[in-house]
Amino acid sequence: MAKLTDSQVKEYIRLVSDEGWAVIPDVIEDELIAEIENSLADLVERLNIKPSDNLFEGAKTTRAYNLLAYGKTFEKIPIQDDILKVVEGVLGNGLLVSSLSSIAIGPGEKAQPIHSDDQLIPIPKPHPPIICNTMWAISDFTEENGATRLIPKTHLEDHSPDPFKSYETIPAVMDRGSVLVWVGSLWHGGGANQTNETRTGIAMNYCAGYIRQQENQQLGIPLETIKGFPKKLQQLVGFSIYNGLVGHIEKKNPAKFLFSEDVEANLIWDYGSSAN
Ligand SMILES: O=C(O)CCC(=O)C(=O)O
Repeated sequence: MAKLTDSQVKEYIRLVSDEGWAVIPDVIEDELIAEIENSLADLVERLNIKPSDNLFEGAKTTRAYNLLAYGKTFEKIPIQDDILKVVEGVLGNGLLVSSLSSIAIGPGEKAQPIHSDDQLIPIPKPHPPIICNTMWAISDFTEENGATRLIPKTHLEDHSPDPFKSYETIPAVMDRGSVLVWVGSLWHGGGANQTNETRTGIAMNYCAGYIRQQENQQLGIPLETIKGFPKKLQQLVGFSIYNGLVGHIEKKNPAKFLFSEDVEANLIWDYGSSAN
């Protein structure tokens, strides 16, 4: 159920454009947060997921990837109405799910290097938003337990941060059920966890419809699972066409291959034919 008014949605889009980020407080229902928390705990146990040990993911942080392959609860996340409206306002129509994962920062974890999420994409900066990422607070995010750290307005810089340097940052403090939204060029990183509790977030990441998704959604999620998704989610994982052209298969919408039936496509080849 949508909680934000149209003018609130507009204001969050403006904040993300101008400041690079915004926290939307208390936007996800308690029931859904509890459901995600339980599903995640089951998954981490079932797959026996342990922390990695590297500079970017840390040594005490547990991450579960490709969540859309792992059950109905996670399917609710990419299509949450309020968040999707804000992200669509930033990225435009035809956006895609780039990745869906969990990030649980355990006690004693060090701060993650400051980076921007489009740092590896070699186009000059600043540029229009091509990535818009969100962090759902499944636990409270505090300065002490590792709330995401960020540097406002850095999405307007003409370069990316140096991951080996330290920077003055602010913590995106938020309560469980809130969502942090930021544009892919914003300089940020997970915080250090100096408490005895785990800071748990869901990293729900989106990209513009014309760039490559970070996690390969069409191969990573079984087709049978995708067939059971709501239509909007099928489009968001890539069974759709951007601007009538990008993503086609032999001039057909990929959704046609999923359902072997006609789907509305509005492909560029449909325009200007003398038969019309
Ligand atoms: O966990 C966080 O707060 C941020 C993580 C992050 O920025 C990343 O892994 O790219």
